Amino acid sequence: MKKFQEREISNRPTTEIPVGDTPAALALGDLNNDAAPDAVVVTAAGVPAKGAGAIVLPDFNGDGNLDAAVANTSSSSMSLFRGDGTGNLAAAGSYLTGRGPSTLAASDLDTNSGTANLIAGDSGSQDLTILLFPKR
Ligand SMILES: [Ca+2]
Ligand SMILES: [Ca+2]
Ligand SMILES: [Ca+2]
Repeated sequence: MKKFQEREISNRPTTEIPVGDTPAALALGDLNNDAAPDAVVVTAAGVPAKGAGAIVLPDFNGDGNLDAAVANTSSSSMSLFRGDGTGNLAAAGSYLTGRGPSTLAASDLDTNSGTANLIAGDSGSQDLTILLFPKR
């Protein structure tokens, strides 16, 4: 039974999309508000996300448009990108984290704010960095 399922999946058509050297992180979200999911890929050598280890697509400013946050493992920071609701992401600053953030999560931890908070897992310093954003 298991072999049949594996063969069935492998025979389905696939689509390959070039994304550049060394894709390091991938996230899905509806960036242009057309109700269809979009994919965002960060490459390990990309600028300004050098050494990127993770990406999440929260709405960190509460305007209803998804934004992006990237963990910059090699520079111990995370970079934020503000989404405009049409699929564009504009740089919106960087924040220091602990050493070597390699994972990211987003959730509204202070639930009365209505905006996503970011949590970075810092593999080098073995701690978490939590960013809280005021609603703008
Ligand atoms: Ca979309
Ligand atoms: Ca937003
Ligand atoms: Ca919040």
